[in-house]
Amino acid sequence: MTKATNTVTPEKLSPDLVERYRSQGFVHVPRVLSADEVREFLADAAELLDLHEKASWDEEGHGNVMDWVAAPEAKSAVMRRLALHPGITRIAEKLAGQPLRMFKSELLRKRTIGATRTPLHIDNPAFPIAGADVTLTAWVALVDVPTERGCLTFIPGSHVWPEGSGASSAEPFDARPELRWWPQATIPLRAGDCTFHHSRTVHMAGTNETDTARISLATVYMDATATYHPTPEETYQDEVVGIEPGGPLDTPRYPRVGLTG
Ligand SMILES: O=C(O)CCC(=O)C(=O)O
Repeated sequence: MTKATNTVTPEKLSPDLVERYRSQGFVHVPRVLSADEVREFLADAAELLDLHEKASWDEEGHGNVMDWVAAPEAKSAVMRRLALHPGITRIAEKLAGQPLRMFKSELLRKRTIGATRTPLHIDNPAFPIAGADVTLTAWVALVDVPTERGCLTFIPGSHVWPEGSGASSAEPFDARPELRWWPQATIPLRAGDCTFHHSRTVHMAGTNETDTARISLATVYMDATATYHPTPEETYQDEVVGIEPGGPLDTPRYPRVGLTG
């Protein structure tokens, strides 16, 4: 049995790590979950992936990128505990430097041998949220994710988009050709580790060349005072219900996080 004291808590985060997140646009935090938590969350995740309808991302000519159960926190109390996990969300608040709400969560599965890479992209254009200075994703590995299982790769520092370049859903190398020559950081994760990335950080993931599915929970947190800002590019606005443009995203669907634990 793994003791809770082995996990990395918000109190143990070094100022260096927070600084690194702000300058690089991502950070790897090992052991945000104990081994017991990983076991419990993985068992529940596997059941949800079996039982529920899944959305699927296919890339023409390349095959399946991944499939996912949307809003798992609304389907399972166990997944809700993970999406709102006090340790993870308080780390997210430390990185963001302010109070946050959950915007959405997705239970991701990159299938076994043959699942193709996740193309290079940024997340921000898909979010109908005014202002993107704060929005970030916690990507929690529920199985070991070595490079050959399709771990995430980030372009450090790419979250700072030059004035006027307009962070958009265009292919990042088309929008900013210089990024082709920037170093990339590929981050293998052990089960229970987490990466946090800013919504404007350019990132991708590799193929899954193993016979074990890559299972993870990706949860997006936003400024606690964020408002609804629909634009034609945004793909998640259909999911925003009962909030007028300009209104606060403060209904129970977008709970405050980091408050306990
Ligand atoms: O899991 C992946 O392959 C990609 C995830 C991603 O792009 C994200 O969580 O922003």
